[in-house]
Amino acid sequence: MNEISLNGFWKMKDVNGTEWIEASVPGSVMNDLLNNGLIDDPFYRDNEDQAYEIALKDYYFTRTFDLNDQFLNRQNLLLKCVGLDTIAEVKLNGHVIANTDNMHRLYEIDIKPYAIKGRNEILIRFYSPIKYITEKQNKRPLVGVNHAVEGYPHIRKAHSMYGWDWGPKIPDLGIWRDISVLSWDSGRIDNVHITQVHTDDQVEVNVRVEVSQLADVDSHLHVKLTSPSGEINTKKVTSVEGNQFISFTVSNPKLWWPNGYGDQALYQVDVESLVGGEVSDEKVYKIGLRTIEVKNEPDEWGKSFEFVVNGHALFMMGANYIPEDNILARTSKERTEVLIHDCVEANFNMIRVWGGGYYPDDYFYDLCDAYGLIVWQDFMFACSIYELTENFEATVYQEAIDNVKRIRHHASLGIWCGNNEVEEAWENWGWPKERKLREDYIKLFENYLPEIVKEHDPKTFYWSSSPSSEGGFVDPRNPDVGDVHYWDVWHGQKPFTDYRNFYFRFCSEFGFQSFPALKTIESYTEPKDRNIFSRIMEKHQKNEDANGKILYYLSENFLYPKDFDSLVYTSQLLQAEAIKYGVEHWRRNRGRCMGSLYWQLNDCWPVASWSSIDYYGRWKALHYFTKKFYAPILLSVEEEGKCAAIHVTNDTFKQVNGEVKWKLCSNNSEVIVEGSLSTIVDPLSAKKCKELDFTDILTEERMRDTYLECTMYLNDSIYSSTTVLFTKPKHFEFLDPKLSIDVKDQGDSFEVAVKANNFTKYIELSADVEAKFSDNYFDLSSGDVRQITVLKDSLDKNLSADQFRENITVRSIYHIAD
Ligand code: BMA
Repeated sequence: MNEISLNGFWKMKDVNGTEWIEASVPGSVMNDLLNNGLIDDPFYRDNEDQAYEIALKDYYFTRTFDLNDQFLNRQNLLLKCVGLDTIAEVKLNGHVIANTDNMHRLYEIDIKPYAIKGRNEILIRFYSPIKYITEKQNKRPLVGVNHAVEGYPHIRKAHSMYGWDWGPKIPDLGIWRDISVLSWDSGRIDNVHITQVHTDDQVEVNVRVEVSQLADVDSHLHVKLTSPSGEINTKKVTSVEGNQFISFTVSNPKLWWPNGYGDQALYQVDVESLVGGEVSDEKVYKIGLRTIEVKNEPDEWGKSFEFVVNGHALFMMGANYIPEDNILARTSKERTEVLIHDCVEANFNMIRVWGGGYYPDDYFYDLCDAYGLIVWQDFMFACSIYELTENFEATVYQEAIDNVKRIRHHASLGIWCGNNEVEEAWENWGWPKERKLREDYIKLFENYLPEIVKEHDPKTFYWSSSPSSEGGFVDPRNPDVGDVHYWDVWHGQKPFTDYRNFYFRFCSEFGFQSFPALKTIESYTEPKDRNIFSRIMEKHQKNEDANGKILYYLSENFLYPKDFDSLVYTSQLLQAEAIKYGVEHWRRNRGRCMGSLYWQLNDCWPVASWSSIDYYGRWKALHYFTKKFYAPILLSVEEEGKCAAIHVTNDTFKQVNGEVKWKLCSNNSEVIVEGSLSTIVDPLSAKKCKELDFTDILTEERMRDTYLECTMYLNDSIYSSTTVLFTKPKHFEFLDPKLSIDVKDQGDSFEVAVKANNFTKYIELSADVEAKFSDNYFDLSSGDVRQITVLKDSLDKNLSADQFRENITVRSIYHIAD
């Protein structure tokens, strides 16, 4: 197999333009215009509008490449396009060789009849993705979300590129993934399917390999299994044609575990096809030996929805992942690795690839394998009605097969889900219930896709929609059956306390918005824009009424912030508290509820949204909170009126044997009453350890200046601590905490000691330089000191401890109002 990459230098122009500009592939029109200095950053102020205009035109991409006899004389010659976005006509040397209509598909085009010796010219015309859907929509209107350009359900292109309630309308276009030319005579590996059979202390790894066109040639197949410690087992097959089955028995297997439960041991499978003694094709797969099942069975509450990994029912903790950049060319493995690492730091064990974007690159799944995040994989359908025309049906069918085959071997793949909120939309969004389209829904999501999964990846669970109960349009919102998207807090403007009214089996979406970090806001605004109701701030807020909602929730909980910066900070506290409220409740009810995936992990541009990490990778308060509320062992306090219950949730395989000390204090941290308790919590269980009743102490007045602090000790050292108020923070009488900080140079890091002289909440450290604090938004009682680490790797090497000290600003809840 020989391959010539066509990535790299191309030329691009608007079809009606005269001048070709330099283009880089993989890439896009918007990316090339930006790189050539022809447009301004579409993420700045209201430049998004200019990007929309650009997507109204058609574009050519072209380049030449040379082919020699050796390449041309082989029996097979293909143009391999891993991703064309989206409506394109591909020409080679003036001949039309393909028309494409699906960015999610892999296109392999036979170019044998048209390729020539020497210089060849490839020319791809990309048609305006806006015009395409507008024409289709005029003929046959299809309903979708109103934040996106109308008609987007007609095209197989990441929906959110047309706009979403967190995304700009920048429907970019171009060659977005690798492109190359392949040539070979015979012995191409067409298909490799690796499956596992687990029995006690043993795993059988079955490798099914399909090799094409090997009749009458001297052919061999070598399959090698390498263990994580480097032991190699090779099997050889001679005279290969069609399907070959190669099996390995692994005794004492090293199992793959999700983050928090063990190592992410990976085995390697190398498949080599040899023709006449020469390697003709090879493929390499990293696999993990594990079982992942979804238990969806009737029980005392309804019907379970729980992930069982290597025989253990685990509580899934994570968030929903959206495309990392609206300009896809700006994504990279390095960027994704930082994000996945941030997930692991916040104790995630699951990530949901939401159905309104695109199927991520291979490296995304490699990273999830390596870091131990189970992937909930939606097929790319979301919040819309689709029509199965002949073309649409054929293209989505192929898209599903391409992606199932590409992703199925990954250790991290936990579930295939037909779509995001399509069944929910049909039932609850008041859309017209046209019979033919309802039948198309059932065909696509309840017949075709499960059939494809059954055929190509039978070991992975298929779920028809998220949220769903039984499928077939039967009550997709049922809180006791299947998974749930719960939006009454936020969209329904219910108070955070409403989360406690539900014991969902698996909450795969719930969320709360906040503004991104001030530095991020500064990146897209001028000083005059920095008012949340300014035109530019509203341009970067895609959920109508949301800034008002933030203010509403703020009025319920916090004092009126004194300035823009304090408002941004307070919006993040609200978001963090809201999500914490839900997650802690569901983790206390572990067993009945078995998963929480908040909406949303990341952003695709700088914007006010539900994300816990903003576009520039800056952690919002929520992400720091997540690290704590997703801790493997969770201490949580359920306050109710004048009472409080102390709970410990143990999501580890070991018994917890701990001590919890609690003290009820005045706002100056003087202890009113205190106590301690020893607790034993079984593995994978949750326990209410103590109920405290302060009715005698907490008069109306004392509720406003009294708080409870609980600290959990494991092996005699502090594991975690938490504080609760008995009134809304806005009515609590906080004293001036007189916060002080001290910085020590520790070689590779700075140690920042933060001291409070009076009890305060949500202590935030920020720095002018880009510094990552090991903890942030924490509470301290009077006299307490918290040590925070800042690794120096991202800081200026010459920065002294004193200079860094000068760089840091510290504030807390006390400082938000004058
Ligand atoms: C969910 C998602 C998204 C949306 C989010 C916030 O339902 O599936 O479609 O962005 O809500 O409204």
